[in-house]
Amino acid sequence: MSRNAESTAFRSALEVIRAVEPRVADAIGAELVDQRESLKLIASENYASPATLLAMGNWFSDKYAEGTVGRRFYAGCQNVDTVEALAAEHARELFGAAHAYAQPHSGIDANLVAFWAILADRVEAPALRRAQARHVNDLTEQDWFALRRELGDQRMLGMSLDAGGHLTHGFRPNISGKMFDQRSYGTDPASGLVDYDKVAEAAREFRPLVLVAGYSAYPRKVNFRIMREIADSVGATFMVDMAHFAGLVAGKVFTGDFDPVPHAHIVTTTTHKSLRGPRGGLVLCGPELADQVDRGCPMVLGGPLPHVMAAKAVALAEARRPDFADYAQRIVDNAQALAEGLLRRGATLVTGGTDNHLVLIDVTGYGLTGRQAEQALLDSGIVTNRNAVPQDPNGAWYTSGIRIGTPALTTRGLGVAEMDSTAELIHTVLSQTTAGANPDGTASKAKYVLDPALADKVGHQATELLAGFPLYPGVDLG
Ligand code: DSN
Repeated sequence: MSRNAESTAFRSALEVIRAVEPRVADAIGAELVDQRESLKLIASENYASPATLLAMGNWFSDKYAEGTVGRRFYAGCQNVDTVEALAAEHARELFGAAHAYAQPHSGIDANLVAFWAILADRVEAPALRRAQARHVNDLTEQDWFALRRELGDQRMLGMSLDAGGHLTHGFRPNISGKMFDQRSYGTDPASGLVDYDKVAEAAREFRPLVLVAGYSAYPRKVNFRIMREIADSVGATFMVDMAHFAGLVAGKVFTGDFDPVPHAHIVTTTTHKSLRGPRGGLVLCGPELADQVDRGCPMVLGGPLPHVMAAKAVALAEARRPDFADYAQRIVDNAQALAEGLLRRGATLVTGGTDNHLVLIDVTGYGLTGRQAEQALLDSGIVTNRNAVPQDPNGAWYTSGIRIGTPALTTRGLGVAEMDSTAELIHTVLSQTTAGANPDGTASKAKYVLDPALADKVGHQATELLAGFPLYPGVDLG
């Protein structure tokens, strides 16, 4: 692809937008500058290709297409059928799945599709059948009560939030916590690792309908063969949410027992994290759940986003190329180099390291909360997010951890040498930041003290580090 073509495409798009609302064009341009200049270590973010981005900016956005390929509630969906079928075909081929559903708008939506499919498959309940005929947003409190009564408090066992699990795996602030009676499995307090014997024990006691594996802040691999055996031993449906590590599965870094697709009854993912596609979701399953999964829209999803499905098809085609496997391996190499660099400088890491794309620093060793550390790093041009650590004493808001991930910097081309420099920058900021005090002299969990000159210096070093790895090198906005 010629660099000229990419520059021309984005420049022309901005010119067209600028003619209507120049502030939007300016914000889009400013976002590119910000992303180019900051050291992006948010484990769930990446940089999609120009082809993926451009596939989203067009008239597919204008089309309603409720239903599925070849069975729509609207006329004129032949081109939407083409891109949805392509996205599903690429997903099936890439992951070796029997069935793929490309419509979910996000990871939460993908999980909701999976939960309803499992309930519909496993539970006989008239209120559920009635609810399936309507959109979830239209259900009243009474509908929910009837459903809860009929479903008989169906149970879900998932990883606890502070061990790295996800909100959508049955926790209260998410609808999954209302649909299911939830119990969590944590990690071993000494090693920080999943203790499969404990998971099996919890499953035997709790007898869940659904056993969920998957995480957003656990820096290790999960053995899905063992988890499936646990699910089978109690008759549970085994679901894996691979949103964070889908790129590592696609790139065949996670294979055998660590590839969820051959082991789980149903797998969900987002498409924009390590998979490097557009923002969106995907569900994979075997033939037995396919029909229920395909009812995702209008059962729980609003109208599909054909422009995003077009972009999913492009990104999934990219992930099927041989160079994606190399990218996936470099994500893990970089995360391990970052972990080693931090450990060598004295940082404490949850589980002592990583074997995936993310590292979780316990910043209490620096005398900071996650919130203080996150802000101090941001002042220094390093973008991360605070995250709870197991048994976090500072709760989910302030937290005691900083989660960092390598998918984005790896896309930019940074390698293990640059990860060591990155570890040095992070350690410099965290070791030079001190906790601040409230006006009454008590310790603050949010305030911090960091010499602005140091933050500035680190910011410049970060920019210098990035200078050799231009982001979207083919895009010159002039
Ligand atoms: N919000 C995503 C993350 O940052 O991990 C997960 O949904």
